[in-house]
Amino acid sequence: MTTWAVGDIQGCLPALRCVLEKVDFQPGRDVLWSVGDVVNRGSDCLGTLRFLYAMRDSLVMVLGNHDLHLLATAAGARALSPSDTLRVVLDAPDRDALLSWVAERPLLHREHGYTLVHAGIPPQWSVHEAAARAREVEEALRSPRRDDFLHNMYGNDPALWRDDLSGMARLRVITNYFTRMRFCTAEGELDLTSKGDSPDPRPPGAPAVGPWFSHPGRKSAGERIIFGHWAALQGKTGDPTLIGLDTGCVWGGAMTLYNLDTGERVSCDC
Ligand SMILES: [Mn+2]
Repeated sequence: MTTWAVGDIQGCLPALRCVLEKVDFQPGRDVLWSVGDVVNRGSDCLGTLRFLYAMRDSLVMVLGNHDLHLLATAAGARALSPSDTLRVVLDAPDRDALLSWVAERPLLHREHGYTLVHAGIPPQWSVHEAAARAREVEEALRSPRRDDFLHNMYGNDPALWRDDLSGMARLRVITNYFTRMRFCTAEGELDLTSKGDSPDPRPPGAPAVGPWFSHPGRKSAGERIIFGHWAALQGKTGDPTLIGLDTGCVWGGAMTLYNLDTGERVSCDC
């Protein structure tokens, strides 16, 4: 039995099949962890969802921003954008089974000495604190409040966590940390506009931003964290405990698998 983690799939089913065949992945014997963003932008989102759903007993998947976007469009909370490739999922006869399953996926999973998240863990949270915050959003997604959450999920405010936040402001900033974060300040204030490998210029006097994992004093330091979301990193963090797996498959890069036991990486070109 081997546990493998895979980077952002984004509807690229042939590349997913390629890496799983390379390692002779067998559902029932092996387990696959997904960093989320399993759909959108790529060409076979419905096929990918059906493939993952069929092997769901051998799959651990956390939610990414594109997975939440799929749920939001299905709930009528958001319109499809021209670059979305989700229409085929919304029109599928089995959409309700697939979407209900997606909505019950976690935002954070801890097992085997690893923590799995889509984007990252902000510097001011320990892994233990992050797990508790993730549970709050998961409860909203699994409750009758789901549509209300999806209708109010979008937005960049608040940019900084405070313990006394409540309601949607609290759930929104938690969601943004786990599913959209790349750059933030040492205190954890989000910069959600920078998307490359270095941050956009900051206003004079504003605190400096850096990759979420780069700040000295990060409370999750030393924990092994598996994440995706950030194709510009090409899987390179400079720290063996920070395992970045988004190698930009949907942008013509590669699909990457990571062996949790040995640290081996296996990839297929996309
Ligand atoms: Mn993402």
